[in-house]
Amino acid sequence: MLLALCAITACSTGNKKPMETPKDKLVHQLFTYAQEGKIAYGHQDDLSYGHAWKVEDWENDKLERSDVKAVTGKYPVVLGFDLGDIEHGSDRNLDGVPFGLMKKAVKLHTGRGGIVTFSWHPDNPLTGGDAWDISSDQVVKAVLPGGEKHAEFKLWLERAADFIESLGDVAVIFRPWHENLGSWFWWGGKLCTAQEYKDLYRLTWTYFTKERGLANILWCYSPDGPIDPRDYMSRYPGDEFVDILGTDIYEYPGASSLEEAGVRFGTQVKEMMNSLAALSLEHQKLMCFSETGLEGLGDPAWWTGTLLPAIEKYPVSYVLTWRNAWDKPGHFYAAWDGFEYAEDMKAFSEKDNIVFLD
Ligand code: BMA
Repeated sequence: MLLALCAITACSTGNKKPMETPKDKLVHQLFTYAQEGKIAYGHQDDLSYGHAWKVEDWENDKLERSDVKAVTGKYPVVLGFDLGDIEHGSDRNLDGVPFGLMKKAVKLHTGRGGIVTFSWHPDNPLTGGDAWDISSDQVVKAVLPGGEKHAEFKLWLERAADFIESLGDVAVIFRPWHENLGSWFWWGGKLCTAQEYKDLYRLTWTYFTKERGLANILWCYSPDGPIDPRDYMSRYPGDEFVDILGTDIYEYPGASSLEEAGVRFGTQVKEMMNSLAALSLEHQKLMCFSETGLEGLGDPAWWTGTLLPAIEKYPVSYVLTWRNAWDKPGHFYAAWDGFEYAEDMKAFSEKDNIVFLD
């Protein structure tokens, strides 16, 4: 695994040039975590807001506050942001985070050795609804070349690419069209054919990479689980378009006990990580756990008892838990100052194989 992955970091390719580009360096950083048996921790929107607080005046704010830091004393290595609403030229995203704040946070966070990843929940370009509007199965077809929304969609891509370009000489992880096997987004499994999905991903990649020359992006493919791991590659756009194999899997207790839900989640995650480890070797890609969490963290030992054992045996470069919404008290996936089970996240952050930023 490790030797094989060297190929993508240029360390065993015979390429004598030092790693120069920001993208090379980011690949190397992620690869090193996996090689050393370590997993970097990430949190969505960590510097923008947290449980019951948000940055109000981002231009004058130092962006030092973080729920994760308040609990663990350290920042997450990976900082996630969402580009939703950038397609309309809006100055803030779908969750109210100013794009100006993101830009400032990217500089600050990468400057101290952190990593930034972007997801994107763009509105439905055909119906005018949001990303979750699945009323039509013609949307992907409509944005592809020849489709009635293609020209408008190109403008949406242009706006997203403009933003990433404006970040300057910094490499970021981009994972558009995520959770594509489930059917809750307009690009989901039942909403387009496999070919249409692949074409959508490739169109996005080609526009950013070839038309715009944006070379500092690590492209992450992140289908949702749980799925039969054999389905993972059914909509894979191809090795040329992907750098990281990711997956989004959450724990949903539903009507079952937390113990049962934790065991089920652990089994699903291990199964998927096992299969991603094999695929990453076969396709020479990095792997990550692109989104996860237990909403509300009702399990007192979720971090050390459920999450950690599910991932620690695999070369997962990072794991990202979802956002702590400032305005929805139960919608949080990381502990916060004063949260009754915060101690377990702190214990997780102190494990030798888990990396946070000091
Ligand atoms: C979802 C929820 C929503 C949010 C969206 C995009 O999982 O957290 O509240 O708007 O992600 O960040």
